[in-house]
Parts: sequence; C-alpha cells; structure tokens
Amino acid sequence: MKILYSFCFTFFFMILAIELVAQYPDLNRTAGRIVLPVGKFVYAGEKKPSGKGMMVIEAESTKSDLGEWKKIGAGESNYIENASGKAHLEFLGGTPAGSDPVSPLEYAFKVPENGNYGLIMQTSKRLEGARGDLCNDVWVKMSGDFQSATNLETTILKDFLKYFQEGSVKTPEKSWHWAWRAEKGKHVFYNLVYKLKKGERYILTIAGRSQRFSIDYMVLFDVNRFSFEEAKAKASSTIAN
Ligand SMILES: [Ca+2]
Repeated sequence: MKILYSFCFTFFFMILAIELVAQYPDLNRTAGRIVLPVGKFVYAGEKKPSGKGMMVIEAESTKSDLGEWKKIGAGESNYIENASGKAHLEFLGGTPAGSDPVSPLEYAFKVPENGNYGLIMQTSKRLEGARGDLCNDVWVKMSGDFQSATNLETTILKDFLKYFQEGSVKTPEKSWHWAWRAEKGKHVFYNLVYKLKKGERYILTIAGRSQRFSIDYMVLFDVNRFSFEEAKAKASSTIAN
C-alpha cells in the first residue's frame, strides 16, 4: 500500500510539473522539484474541474529591499521546517505587539482570468517567551485597477490593513498555520477578496507589523471555485516544499 501511495504522489507531481511548464516555459526545476518563479503566479491546482484559479507567490520571491525582514533557508537558525521553496521571511523589526508598517515588500503580478480572488498566507510565529497572541500579524495592501469583492470599501483595501494568523494563544509557535482574515476595528474581521482583471498589473504589498512573524507563501484563489477552507486544504496538500 505504501508503494501505491508513493506512486500516486509522484505521479500527481509529475502531472502538476507538466502543467506548470506548459503554461510557464521559463519555470525552473531542480532535481524534480518545482521551484516557483520569482514574482509570478503559478497554478497549484488540478486541471479540472477546479484546477484553475489558485495561484501562489513565494514570500521570499520579492524583489524589494528586505529591510528588517530576514530570509531564512533550510538549515539556518530559526528556520521553520517544511517551508515551501525551503525558505521564508521573518520580520525582525517592530515589537512583538506590533508597529506601524515597516519594510514594505512588493509582489507584482497579473491574473490569467477575470475573477474575485481571496488572499490567504502560510505563516508562523516565534514567541521567545512572549504571550501566545503576539508575534502573529503583518500589514497588507493592494494597488492597481481593482474593486473590492468583500465587505470593505476599495479605498480601505488600498491602504494597510492588519492581517493575522488564525488560532489562539495555544496555537503552537514555530510551525505553519494559515492567516486568512484582516482585522479592522477591535475583533472585527474580514476576508480580503479583490475583483481583479485579466492582464492588469497589480502589486500586493506586505509590511512588517509584529516581530518574529514569518511568511512562507501567499495564495490568491478564485472564490467562485474554492471556499476559503477548500483553498487552505488544497494549497496545503499541493504546494511543493
Ligand atoms: Ca517559501
């Protein structure tokens, strides 16, 4: 049975790799592992029926000056195991409780289809003895020709919003968990969903807020194809690390 699972797993990623290379011929591959291209979207889903509409950006793919972010790779101190691309970014500025936006990181992208795209991120906190609900958020904003597709005004989405890792004070540190909502107003939460146009250039900006918070990758997905729960499950199970 183990051999069968292993075969199916390998076969799945072979098909995924073929799909990705077909769409993005300049994808790099190293020893059979898909290396996500810098600053580009790639599909992470199956071909049908729900294959389109899920895209990934590696946090470490930014071309911005890292400022107070640190890129941490496998084998380095404070590396969180199983990061995609074997690397993540940890914010070392600010305080564990948070700060104004620091060291903004830009991610320019285009979407292959018109759609309403939700944003989720794979994240990790490193407490070093701090309270469990600290070290767990960043700032995010979107720029470009888009409209809000959530219950926040478009102008609100164009400015920095606090975006946090879900869970409680008991959520384990130094392990990957999803961030999938923004907080605006105390304990008032919003999904971030953007109505995007094919071919338009957008810039997602992420800035440091709380110290020792890490981002591995971001996912933008078509909310008409995936619920937030489905998107999280799909991304967790298909993104190469
Ligand atoms: Ca990564």
